[in-house]
Amino acid sequence: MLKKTLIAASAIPLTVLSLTACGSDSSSGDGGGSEGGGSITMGFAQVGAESGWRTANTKSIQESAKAEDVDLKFTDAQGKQENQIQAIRSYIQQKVDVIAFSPVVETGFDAVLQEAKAANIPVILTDRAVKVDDDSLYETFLGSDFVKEGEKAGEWLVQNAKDADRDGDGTINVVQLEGTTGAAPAIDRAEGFADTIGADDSIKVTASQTGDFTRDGGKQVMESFLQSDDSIEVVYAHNDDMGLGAIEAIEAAGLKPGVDVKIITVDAVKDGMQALADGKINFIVECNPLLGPQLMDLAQKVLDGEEVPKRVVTEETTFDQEQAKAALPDRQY
Ligand code: GZL
Ligand code: ZN
Repeated sequence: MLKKTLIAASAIPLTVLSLTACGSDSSSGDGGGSEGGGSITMGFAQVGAESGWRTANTKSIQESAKAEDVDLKFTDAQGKQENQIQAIRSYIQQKVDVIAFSPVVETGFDAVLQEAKAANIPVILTDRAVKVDDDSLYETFLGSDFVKEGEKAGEWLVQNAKDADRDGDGTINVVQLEGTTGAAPAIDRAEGFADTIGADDSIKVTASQTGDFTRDGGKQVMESFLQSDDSIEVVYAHNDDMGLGAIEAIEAAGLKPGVDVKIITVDAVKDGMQALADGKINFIVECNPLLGPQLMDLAQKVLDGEEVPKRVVTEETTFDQEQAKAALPDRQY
């Protein structure tokens, strides 16, 4: 159970006296903590419900809050930044103990984070990063290294370029399905991939467009790519859901996904791993959505006035088709 902490306004500005509310008999400080015992209240502003990854991420946060008896106020922004900003403002008005969110896009959150700071409410970033001038506006960022994820995808392609060159013309024709425009995972996965395939000038990204991390978006963009180019050899999709949409378009065009067109995706959610095991996807870079337990632990530490690292990178791996078959039975998401 996560407990409220009385962070007394200490006379010594450099140290913070933090007492756990449970069993403490100190008078209420006028610092950032809250009165009395009981669990903490967390306001969480989620991106939306755009993908299997997001569903698993939401489940992890809600289940962890329950397990730690955190009073969780949860909103789904349907992918709109203005909704996320509105949700954060409402948490400030409700005087929650801590705010956490996954910024739908990297920029445009400075003002609302300034308001949270002025209200003495700590903010924890999960999953996606923000670009702010003043990084004291958030306590810590818990999430994957998306550039590394893009690099892992590129490394697989460099290692398998020959096999991907279906028409044997010595050039690997790649199309890219980008995530949500402006989102950290979309920007960074593209950067990491481009940096790595740059080592092999036979690999060319001939088209790149956002499918907004959704299955339908991936399908529609892949249909348009296939209409204008019949020599596509590789699809690099920034998440499984867009890769699964691309599979539908590739099959509708009479081609075999995973064979005629190699597919590389990111996430490793169950549906993606099943397609990988079935040979319709060739390689998946894992992006771990199960951030709930670490988020609750970080929130407790922040409210206890403990030092927390500015950046907490999640552990994750990669899967080929054989590894997917072995991993599927135990997959949590
Ligand atoms: C990555 C996360 C991305 C996933 C997508 O951490 O922000 O958003 O890769 C999800 O599936 O929609
Ligand atoms: Zn070729």
